[in-house]
Amino acid sequence: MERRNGVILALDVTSREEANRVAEAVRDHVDAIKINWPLILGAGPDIITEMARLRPVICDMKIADIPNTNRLIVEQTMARGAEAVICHGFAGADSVKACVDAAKGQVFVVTEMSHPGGQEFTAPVAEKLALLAKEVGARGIVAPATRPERVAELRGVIGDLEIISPGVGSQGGKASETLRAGATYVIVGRSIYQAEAPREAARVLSEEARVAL
Ligand code: BMP
Repeated sequence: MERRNGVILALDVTSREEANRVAEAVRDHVDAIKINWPLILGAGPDIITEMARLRPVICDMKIADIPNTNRLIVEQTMARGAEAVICHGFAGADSVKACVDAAKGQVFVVTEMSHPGGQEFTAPVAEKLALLAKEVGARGIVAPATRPERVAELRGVIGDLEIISPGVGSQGGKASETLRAGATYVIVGRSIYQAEAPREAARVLSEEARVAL
């Protein structure tokens, strides 16, 4: 995937029709589509293949199981056309490594989560999780746009790995600040797919992102 807009669409709608409506409308202004459980469960796993025809797909299953199960999940996901997957790091290095091997490196590891509860358990170990991502050869990490100072600190840990950053818009984060703090892409869901005019919302965000990059 090529960084032209700096924005990844979090497509958390729950039907195939709605997913196609939003994705078709905004595809020119986003670099990738992130798919999470709501859409996979609502539309079925073939939605991965369908969306991958429009933009590169990152599958956000937040995988966190034993290595063998992780491998099976990642194989099924990649076979449907995903470009990358997102896993949790707290299951340990062997579990993350299993994802990295099965996805040929195309893995983002969650570090500090963007919601208030992310400060309870994930924040204190975020640096460790980021280091783990680097050590096992992941493509990058997920870090919170709601706390750009943390994005900057985690950037210091991972060097030139990619940072994809959720929490812009509905959760209070700002795209330009997050990118200036060191994120590679911002991830945006509700502020785009719930907007009256999703295409225009995505265009404005990508404009803001491109200025900041
Ligand atoms: P929204 O822009 O509507 O808040 O969506 C954010 C997306 O990023 C959701 O798909 C959510 O699951 C995901 N996400 C997050 O918000 N915070 C994290 O720490 C990690 C995530 O994957």
